[in-house]
Amino acid sequence: MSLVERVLTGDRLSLARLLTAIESGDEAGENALDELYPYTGNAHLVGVTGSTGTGKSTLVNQLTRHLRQVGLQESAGAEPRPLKVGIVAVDPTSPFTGGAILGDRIRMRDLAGDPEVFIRSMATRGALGGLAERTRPVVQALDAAGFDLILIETVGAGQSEVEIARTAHTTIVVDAPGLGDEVQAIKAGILEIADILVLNKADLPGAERAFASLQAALRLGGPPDQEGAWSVPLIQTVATEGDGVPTLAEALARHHGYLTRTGERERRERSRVEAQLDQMLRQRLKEHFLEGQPDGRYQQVVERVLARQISPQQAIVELMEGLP
Ligand SMILES: Nc1nc2c(ncn2[C@@H]2O[C@H](COP(=O)(O)OP(=O)(O)OP(=O)(O)O)[C@@H](O)[C@H]2O)c(=O)[nH]1
Ligand SMILES: [Mg+2]
Repeated sequence: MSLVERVLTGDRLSLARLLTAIESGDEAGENALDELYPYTGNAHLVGVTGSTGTGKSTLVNQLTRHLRQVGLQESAGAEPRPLKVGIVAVDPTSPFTGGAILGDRIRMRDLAGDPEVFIRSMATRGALGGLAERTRPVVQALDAAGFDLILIETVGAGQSEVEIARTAHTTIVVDAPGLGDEVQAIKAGILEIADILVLNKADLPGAERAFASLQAALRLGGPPDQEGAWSVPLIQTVATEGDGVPTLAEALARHHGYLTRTGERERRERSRVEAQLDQMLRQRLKEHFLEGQPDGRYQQVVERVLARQISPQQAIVELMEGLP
């Protein structure tokens, strides 16, 4: 059996090997991805994002336990079904790595022993290429390997969160009291990418005030403009205790239903594929173009624009001259 075939049968060791090949960017990994691509598209991709230390990993752990033990009710009247869960932790500090406190490690251990849970940590700090470009193939491999739901945890503010939201079907934004975060979140436009908003650490002082300001901020966004449109729920959790996790799982199931019912999932998939192809095509065309140019010509043109000898428009006309 080939590596790809073994991945498709759910062999964990082969999956781990494949992910290493993919992350190192070698050709075997790329070829495997091409072969796996027809088997992707089934997983529900869920981004979990927010400022550092808000409790994302703890919440991801608890949510995963819930999805394993209770499952998700995927449509009205259906029995909840335990899901196979993949976790991709991007730039993790804890508890996916050594930084974990003891309690977190113990919690992680029972997840780690579960054959239907797969956890992959990715370091991206200092890595080349955008976050979405580097995360996407890893998520695709997990998708092809048959994980029903893939949680993608990212730290950071602004651009990387927006990128992840673009790759995910559902984006959970996690906030916590006491960071002045509710104000920051509003400023950074993070609320706009949230499909589900979580105020974690609801046990801490200041939780009520944070809840009120998040609620006010959501209301500022106004009610959904059409009937049947998604209205972002605000959920309080205490991830360390698992409080609020069933409510979060329920919101996730509802959003999944909403995406499917309204055709929004297809729309998101389509715009994602278009954006990806667009970006790859630009990159390729530019590389191809530059290969056809005499050495240093492009740089010379840049210099002349900098020296105000020609305008950017004139530069393009000049570079394009002689092309079919
Ligand atoms: N009081 C309280 N502490 C919590 C809660 N959830 C998480 N914590 C603690 O907050 C700390 C950070 O939790 P993590 O889950 O590592 O947070 P994170 O957002 O994943 O952190 P980064 O990945 O570093 O951004 C840990 O010490 C957790 O035990 C909560 O609901 N209440
Ligand atoms: Mg974390």
